[in-house]
Amino acid sequence: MEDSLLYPVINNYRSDQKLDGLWNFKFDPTSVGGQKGWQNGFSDGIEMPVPASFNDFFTDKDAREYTGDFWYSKSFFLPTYFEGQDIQIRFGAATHRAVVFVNGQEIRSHEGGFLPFTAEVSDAVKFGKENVVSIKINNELHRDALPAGDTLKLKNGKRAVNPFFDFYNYSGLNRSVHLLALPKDHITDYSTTYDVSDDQATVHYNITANTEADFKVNLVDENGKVAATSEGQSGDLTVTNPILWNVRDAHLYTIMIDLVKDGQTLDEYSDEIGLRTIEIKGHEILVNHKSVYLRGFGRHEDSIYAGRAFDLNVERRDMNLMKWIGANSFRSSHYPYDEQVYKFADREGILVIDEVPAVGFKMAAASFLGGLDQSFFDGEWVTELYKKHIDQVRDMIKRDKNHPSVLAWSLCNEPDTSTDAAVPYFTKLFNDSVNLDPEKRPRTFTLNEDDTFEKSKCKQFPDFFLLNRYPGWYHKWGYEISDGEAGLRAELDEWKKSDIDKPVVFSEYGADTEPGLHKLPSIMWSEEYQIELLEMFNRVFDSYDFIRGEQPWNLADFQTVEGNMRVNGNKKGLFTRDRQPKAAAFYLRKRWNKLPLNYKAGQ
Ligand code: CKX
Repeated sequence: MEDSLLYPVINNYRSDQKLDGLWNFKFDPTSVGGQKGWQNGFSDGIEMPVPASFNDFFTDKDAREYTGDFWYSKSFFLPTYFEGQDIQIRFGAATHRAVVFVNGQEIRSHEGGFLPFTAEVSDAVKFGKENVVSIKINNELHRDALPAGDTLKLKNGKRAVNPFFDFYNYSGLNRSVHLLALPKDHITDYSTTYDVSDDQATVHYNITANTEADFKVNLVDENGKVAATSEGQSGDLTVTNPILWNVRDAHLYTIMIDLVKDGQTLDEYSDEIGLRTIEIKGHEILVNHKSVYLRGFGRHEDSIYAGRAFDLNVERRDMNLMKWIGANSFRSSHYPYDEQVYKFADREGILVIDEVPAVGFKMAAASFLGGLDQSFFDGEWVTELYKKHIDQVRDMIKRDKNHPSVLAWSLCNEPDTSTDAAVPYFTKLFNDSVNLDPEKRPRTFTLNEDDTFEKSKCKQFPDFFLLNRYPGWYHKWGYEISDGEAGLRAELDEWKKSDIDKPVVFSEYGADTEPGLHKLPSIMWSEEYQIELLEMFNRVFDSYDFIRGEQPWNLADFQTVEGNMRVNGNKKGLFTRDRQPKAAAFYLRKRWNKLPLNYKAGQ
């Protein structure tokens, strides 16, 4: 049966109990856990916090860098009053592939480390007794999987990953695990689309359930007043004098759905939604028919100790930093984040470009020095990779489609689009994903320096462009930055001359910066140089009408693989890894707080 990816709620019909906390944990380098019966649970492991990445808790390098199979197990008590209900265990994320067992019975497997999945365990659990859930996870990287990379065998017999991307391969149960009890007849999904004007808004809704039933739907405003009602599996909710969801001025309504059979309510699901529309018209990004200029960041889910785990404390701080600096958007680079991030963004009025973990789709990324010449999309891995890619696009859209904050879908980061082999791949990807979002939000991908206006063969696909450009850092750096600016302008002049009538957003640019390093005149890595580089980009952005957004790389410094280009991580953050501002953050704050929301509107 298809996964329901609805976020867990608690009400009279549904129960949600988190299984977070300490789990038993064991590495399984020779994949013998199954033969040894670890699917039945084990008690000789180490205690491992969930949600968390396992890596940074360890003090020895073999454990931190561990690549292969590893297991978590935990026992939980299931009260008898849940008997007769559908029991599910929902994993927020398991990096990167997993097999779930309950009381020794294999329940299901799942591929993809950044999206949730549920294990239907009603037939495997014992009510009124202790139960054991075990999960075997594997964190290897492969070319036919997302994100892309290789798994190497070292001469000492140990495995290591070679990611085709720079963020650290943090692994484990990075998000919460939920034990759910749902009514047998239940709602499995819902979706909404919108029409809005100043004095009226209509929500067109559609509900899916695991049974034929009647449905009652209420839309409740922020004061708890019913603003509209409807009946039926699909229908319209019309609100007069609505309070629209707007950028940095968010207002939410609660949609309450009742599943009814023979006049009796059997299930209820409620969620917060925002009344707003999103469109791209010519160079404009429009929210509620009004032009919006994006400013914000590429980000990572990354913090000390727990690695890539979702941490409410870090997220609260990040949201406050984004508000302080005047941001109105971010890209969930390079994978869909925990659902609570989108809930925050919904409430704060921050737009999200939601990205699938399709990163590293470029052979040049496989090896920095002496990159392989082959086109990524010529490889024999592409057929298998595509299946996983479209599956994860489908699940990302299914999971996140009801968030008002989601502005667009990014289907890939920096793929190699400069060869003919990329064209059929992206033709299929864009065709197969066209109807996945009922709202038909814009779809795009980022293009990096190898995929210039002149070189990319895939400019026909995105609804708007995301450009990652690094003059001043990866080329034409230091004193040569003026040539970097000239080169950037030369490329943008080509975009300008073309008949492409779509917005361009700069989704990455930046300079690694060591906090506290000051130098007059500037040198690379100093706080002064980071400001000079941002000033250069901003001069360029202000010269071209069709540039409709700026998202420097990155909100905060983050952990990467080791390498001769990195000193303990990627330091392009405007904030340090412990979320304190570098000097450039104050510079950017001044600029962003001056720019009107509709900067360049009508141009
Ligand atoms: N873009 C030349 C993808 C990000 C990296 C960023 C960087 C690259 C640059 C591509 O995930 O962190 O190297 O800073």
